[in-house]
Amino acid sequence: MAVPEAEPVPEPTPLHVTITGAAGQIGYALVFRVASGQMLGPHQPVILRLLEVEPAMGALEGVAMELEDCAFPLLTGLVTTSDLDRGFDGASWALLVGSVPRKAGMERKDLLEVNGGIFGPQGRAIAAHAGEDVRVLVVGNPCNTNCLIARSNAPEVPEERWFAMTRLDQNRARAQLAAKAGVAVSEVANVAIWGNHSATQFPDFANATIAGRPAASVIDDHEWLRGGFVTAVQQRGAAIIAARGASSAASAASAIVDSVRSVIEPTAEGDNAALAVVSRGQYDIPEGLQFGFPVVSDGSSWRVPDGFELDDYAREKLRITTEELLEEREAVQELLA
Ligand code: NAX
Repeated sequence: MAVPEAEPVPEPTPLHVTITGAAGQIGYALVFRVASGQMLGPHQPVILRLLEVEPAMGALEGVAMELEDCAFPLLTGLVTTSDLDRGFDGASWALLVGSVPRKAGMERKDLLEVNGGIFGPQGRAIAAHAGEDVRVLVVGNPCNTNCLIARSNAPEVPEERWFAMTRLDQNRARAQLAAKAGVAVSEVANVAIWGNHSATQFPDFANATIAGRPAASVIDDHEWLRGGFVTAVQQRGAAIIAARGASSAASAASAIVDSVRSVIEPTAEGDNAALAVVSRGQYDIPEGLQFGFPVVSDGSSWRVPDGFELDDYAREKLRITTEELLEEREAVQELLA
């Protein structure tokens, strides 16, 4: 009997991924992971579009040469450019990493304004040139407000497609809880990161679980939970700078990969993905802020779940971080379209 011929499996169409600031330290830890398939999966070809400012184009060429030398089978195209329109052309994911770091003597307001000059034009270029399916993850700090600026300059792109990164904070919080409880990090779930990716963020242990039980019933040192734990997560970035002499890069790149996967893959039962998304007024957060929430994805759309319990202590923490984000929004008012 003749064996029926197998249907040919269609090759997936390559997806364009734009990475800004690709010659920077996070970029250097990120591009290889995306090109190897760790972000969009082992069967998804990618075309990388690496966007940098003109003075960094030499260094970016070096990164591009190394990417070529890896001979990644999934990397089917590579574009290096300092031109926004070309950089975002056809992008399904735009990872906005490049930004101007805070320099000595710079007020937060100055920082917001400098970055507004970057993220407004990038938002407009995304709206004009990116793919129909584009989703954007803003990493460059201050990431919540940079995301708000870009989003408001791209009203054609639905608000649900914009994310700012709080995943590194969630990963840090999980690691801290696991170490304190003496369990594997995989046992820790449902830690929420509320608010701004800054020292006012609130890493929420009260709704977290360890091996399926409330974290606060496994860790009986409640003074640490409310004190040392929260500060350790809030100050972890500064601790890494003090130890390494440079800010976190590989862990940030890893959190970018996790963030994207947490949007395109279903969230595990009993867990949440930390992402700063547009507020629709959930948990009394003012509408329109780009706010760190617990998010649950079904792989194609996401929502902020109900049912997170917030006691007076947590409410106060949320009030502080909300206030900071409102102040940031006020400071960049003229940059919002
Ligand atoms: P680097 O200074 O090493 O790299 C930044 C790169 O961005 C540079 O190569 C620079 O030329 C480029 N750049 C600047 N303006 C640009 C523009 N308009 N278009 C394209 N590229 C541009 O910084 P790195 O350590 O890589 O950090 C990048 C950003 O991530 C910083 O803003 C940093 O504060 C932020 N972070 C955010 C985190 C988060 O969790 N949301 C954690 C890690 C990190 O601190």
